[in-house]
Amino acid sequence: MKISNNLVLEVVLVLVGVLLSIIFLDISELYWKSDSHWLIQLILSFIVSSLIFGAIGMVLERNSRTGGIFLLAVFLSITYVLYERGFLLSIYGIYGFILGMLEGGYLSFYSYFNNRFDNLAIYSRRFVTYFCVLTLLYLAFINLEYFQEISQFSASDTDKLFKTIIMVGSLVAFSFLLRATIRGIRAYDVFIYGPSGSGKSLLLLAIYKQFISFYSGKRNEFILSEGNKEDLKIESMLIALENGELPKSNLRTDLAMYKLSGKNRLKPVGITFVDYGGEHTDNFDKVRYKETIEGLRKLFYSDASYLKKILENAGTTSEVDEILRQYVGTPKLNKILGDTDASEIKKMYGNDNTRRTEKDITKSKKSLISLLNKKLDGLEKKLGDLDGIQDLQDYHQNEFAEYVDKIIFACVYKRFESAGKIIFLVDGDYVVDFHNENNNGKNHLIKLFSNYSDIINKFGNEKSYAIVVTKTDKFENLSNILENSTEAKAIEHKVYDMFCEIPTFKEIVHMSNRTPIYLYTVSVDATMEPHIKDEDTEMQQKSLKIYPWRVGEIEKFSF
Ligand SMILES: Nc1nc2c(ncn2[C@@H]2O[C@H](COP(=O)(O)OP(=O)(O)O)[C@@H](O)[C@H]2O)c(=O)[nH]1
Ligand SMILES: [Mg+2]
Repeated sequence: MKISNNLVLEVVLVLVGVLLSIIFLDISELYWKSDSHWLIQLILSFIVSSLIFGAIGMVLERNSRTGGIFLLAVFLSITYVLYERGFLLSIYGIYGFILGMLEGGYLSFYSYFNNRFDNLAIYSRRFVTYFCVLTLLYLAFINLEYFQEISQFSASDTDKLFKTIIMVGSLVAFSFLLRATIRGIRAYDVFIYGPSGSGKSLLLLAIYKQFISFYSGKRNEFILSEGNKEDLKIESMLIALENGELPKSNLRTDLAMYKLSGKNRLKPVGITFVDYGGEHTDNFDKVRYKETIEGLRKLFYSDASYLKKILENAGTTSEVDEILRQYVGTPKLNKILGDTDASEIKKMYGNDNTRRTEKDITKSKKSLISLLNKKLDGLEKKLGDLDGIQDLQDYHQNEFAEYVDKIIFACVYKRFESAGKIIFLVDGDYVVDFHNENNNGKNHLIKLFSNYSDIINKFGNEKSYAIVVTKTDKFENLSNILENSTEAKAIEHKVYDMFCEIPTFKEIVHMSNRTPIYLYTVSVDATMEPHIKDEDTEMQQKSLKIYPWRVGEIEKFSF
């Protein structure tokens, strides 16, 4: 279910916006003449058609749909009036419209095939502002001309002035409403986050099966573990399950990251799980992240950090020269820079007899520092994908194991930053304990939701979020409830009402005014009785299998 109390509000906003745009059009109709300045005709028709064709793309994504419909309603009516008045039918108007069509159409196409609706939203918001500002300037220009010419206000002039004010007011107001409604998210990257024991491993297997069957999926995994390495691989977990064993829980020092990627029709989709046995870091602070990255740089690229430091601290040119002589062209520097291209400095320092001026030296210093910076900045990129992390581990085994906490923090932070959709898991066991006398479950939930609302706050509202309660079978008997039935939805509402008793959850509910947030209850219990009994019942009950229940909702949310 979508958590949000603003559906009515949204509809009202859109209706008010469309009404305002009609008022605007009604008054402004006179101004859109076919003999307006050609530049204005060209630019305005470009913007209008670009917005219309961009809006078509927005309608295709459910999180952007309201904004798309709103844009279409407003700008199709504007187009109609411009067309009626001949403004669009001039040669420049037509050129502008065709160009805008190509541009908006391309943006829609690109956003759809890359699942990047955030870009589309940013462009559309910008174009709405351009439209508003340009139209205001144009109207101001025409009106100033008019009002300058008259020496005394007659009754009809007062009326005209009044109308102009209403026209400007409604233009600004509906542009503002449009900007507030246009939303888009980067939808291709989904991140599943949940504390240890919340059901990630089994959920991973359930989603993996779907990925293989329906999304031409493939997997990519990174596993760091002393003794568990083999067991944590997806294939091993699948085999274990076939043999009637549950996936092993991660040990405190185990880290497993899984990325499933595939295609939903033509759109690329991907989902990442981070499974970690230790304590979950709960403070995703930007400052802390920067410090962590700084620390990790010193650790992984200690030579590069060192060289940068001594170069920056070298006072005189001869000192710099000395350092450069020691490094450039030596295997030492090659090792530090790796595959970065350093040919330019090598040229200068490759031959010892080359005479170098002060300028040369300063220039070489600058370019070496920028190469080092590039190398050091590369760490963040590496932490952003599994192959990069694997690389780091291969080259720096010891450091990696020692600083695994910091690395996980940085990876998870990066995931939060780059993912377009974030799924928070809530352990169904807390719901079971909710009404316990010692308030155990409730206290856990207060803390968990405080953590989650913090994350939503920090990583912004250009994403969508889902709160997924796992292990639903533990607090509801699901054996007779089909996953898409009204009873199933009723369970979700019940859990929602229960969570509303928790202040920190209420905070999340309030955020859903600006950000799409969903709540789902799922189960993948491997031992749950199958719904439909057939002759093989005995066989089925003997072997553990995954019986996903409402896991499809996670897919619908994600892809
Ligand atoms: N009853 C029930 N148990 C579950 C379900 N999902 C996970 N579990 C159990 O919860 C425990 C932790 O699950 P796991 O997937 O290892 O959690 P992780 O630590 O987040 O990877 C295991 O004992 C699972 O059998 C579920 O849907 N129903
Ligand atoms: Mg696990």
